[in-house]
Amino acid sequence: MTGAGARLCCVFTSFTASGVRKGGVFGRRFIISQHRNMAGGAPKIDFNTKHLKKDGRTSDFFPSEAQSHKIPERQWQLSTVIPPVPETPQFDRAVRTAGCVLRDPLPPFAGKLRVYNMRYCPYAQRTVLALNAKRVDYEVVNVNLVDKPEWLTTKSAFAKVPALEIADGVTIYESLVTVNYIDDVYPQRPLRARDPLRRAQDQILIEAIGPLENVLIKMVRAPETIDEAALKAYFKGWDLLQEELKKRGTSFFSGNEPGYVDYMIWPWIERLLAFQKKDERIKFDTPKYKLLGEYIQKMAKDPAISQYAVPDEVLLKFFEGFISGNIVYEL
Ligand SMILES: N[C@@H](CCC(=O)N[C@@H](CS)C(=O)NCC(=O)O)C(=O)O
Repeated sequence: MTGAGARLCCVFTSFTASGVRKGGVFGRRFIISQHRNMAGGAPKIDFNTKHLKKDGRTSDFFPSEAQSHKIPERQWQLSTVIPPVPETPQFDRAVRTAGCVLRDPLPPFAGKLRVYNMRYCPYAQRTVLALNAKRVDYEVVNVNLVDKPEWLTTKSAFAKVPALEIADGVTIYESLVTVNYIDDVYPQRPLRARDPLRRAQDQILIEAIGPLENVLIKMVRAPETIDEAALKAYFKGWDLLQEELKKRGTSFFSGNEPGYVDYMIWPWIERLLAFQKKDERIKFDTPKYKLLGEYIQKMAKDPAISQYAVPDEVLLKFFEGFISGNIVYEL
């Protein structure tokens, strides 16, 4: 559906074990994707919010209705059922990525954990990957960040994505904050290391992608500003990652399966891989980075990642919009 038709209806998109499915029509152009990381069965409300009011207070950042929000006892239960990993599809053009705009109403909260997202946002991808890795049931509301919906500031005081709505009107934001929360609340497949030293080292590795991120930003804003210093820092960042991977001697930074560092840095790796096709200067696909190359191949096959992957050409097309000043969300 395109044009006027698209503005008048809402497409629910479900991810199921068998593939992406388009669902019902729902008033205006809400874009909700229901990510059902469970194969079959009724969706479970399995988020634990009891700690929010541990000492009778909630953060001032929370909208006022959240202060009086009553969380039913049953919602406090943690899901101990870990559903099988769905063989979900890759990026599918049927998934609506346009997102809510200025006057679009807020889709009513239906009791399911919700991610306010932008389909090509690397930060929001962190939240999605953590949820996918833990196979938590959630839905996505895509947002147009050029023409932001009026209600966005009630979900994130910074008016950014990701924001994670854990109960009606109770929202947290900042990608790492959301992932830490998810990791604390859903005990299955812990993402962060338990050892404080390893945890600290992991945080340093996440910081190490700063120069990579810097080059990516320049790439989408003004590639001509990528100078020698930026490239030097960029390759130093890759060196650091590879050296650490070698030192750890494991398939992934977190061990035998991807964990916190892996998922938190992946969104930038994914984008830089796409940009390497356009710009020779940032290529790290050389014998020197053999270990990293193998790591990247293994990461791309991880179900949490592959079910949310965007093809390189779509990513590049989206970022072209930054350079031309005409950002298009629905590609
Ligand atoms: N530090 C934030 C950064 C989030 C962020 O910058 N998100 C971008 C989209 S990729 C955004 O919402 N931009 C809207 C704006 O800056 O107005 C995080 O880690 O979540």
